[in-house]
Amino acid sequence: MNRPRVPQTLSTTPDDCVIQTRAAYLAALLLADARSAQGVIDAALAAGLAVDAAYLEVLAPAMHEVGVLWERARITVAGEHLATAITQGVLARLAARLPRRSAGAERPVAVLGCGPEDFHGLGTRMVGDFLQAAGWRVFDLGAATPASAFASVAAEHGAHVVAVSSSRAEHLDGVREVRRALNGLPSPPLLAVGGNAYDGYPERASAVGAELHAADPRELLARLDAMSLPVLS
Ligand code: B12
Repeated sequence: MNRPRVPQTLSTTPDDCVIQTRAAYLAALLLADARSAQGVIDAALAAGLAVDAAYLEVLAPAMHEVGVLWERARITVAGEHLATAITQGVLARLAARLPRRSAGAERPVAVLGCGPEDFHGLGTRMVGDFLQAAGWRVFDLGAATPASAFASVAAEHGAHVVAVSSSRAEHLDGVREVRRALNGLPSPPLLAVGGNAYDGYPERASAVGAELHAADPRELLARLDAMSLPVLS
């Protein structure tokens, strides 16, 4: 089987670099070749690809493409699981390379997770990596988190924001449960939401009672910055 072609230098435009890198990364995922996948990302970073672009313009869209291929029965469930595991490994190394912002005296606190019954954990992990690099203290509860767990961890650590990821519309009732659980706290944190379930339906965010919706972690950080929370100023 052919090994995926890895870009050796930044091609004529940054867009070309992203497109080539995404194609090579997807090819490595489909071959279940973890070493090549890591090699594609390392080569692209060495050629000048920004780390946040590696997250949002290479890894996330490549995983979305994996979903399309699975939906069309072009790859098996096993292929999808392998692609997820490889991407988790790549993320573990990439997180430390995200540009760091210096934290203030009091670091803002975020509690993250997928809503109840939602098993898709990569999105929240990306959100957590970006927030952590921006100086936040992050408590990532991961996949399928019960509403009561969001509330208890938020109370324990004095969370400023609770961020809930939903990949499917079927999981939005679970986010309403999270909202209700947070409303029961003496100082309810902001509820931020995102994930596939809101793509093309941003109004779903206010319908579940969220104060904030963002398409990706970069946009979430920009929105949080714009809100000038007391702890961030
Ligand atoms: C891998 C995968 C799985 C794995 C997840 C393993 C894991 N450990 O995460 C497993 C095998 C468990 C799985 C199961 C299922 N899956 Co699935 N899965 C995927 C796949 C291929 C990739 C998910 C992923 O990692 N994406 C990469 C991340 C980075 O992208 P993301 O989640 O969109 O996150 C980005 C943004 O949305 C945003 N974001 C995400 N969360 C948040 C939160 C906040 C606060 C903010 C601001 C932003 C934000 O930032 C991220 C970076 O840009 C997707 C395809 C897709 N389109 O994503 C399907 C997909 C989500 N799955 C799908 C389906 C149907 C299922 C199942 C129902 C299949 C089945 N019949 O069993 C089950 C449901 C299980 C459950 N109860 O949740 C469908 C959903 C379709 C729909 N609209 O309903 C998809 C879209 C595949 C498809 N094209 O059909 N899946």
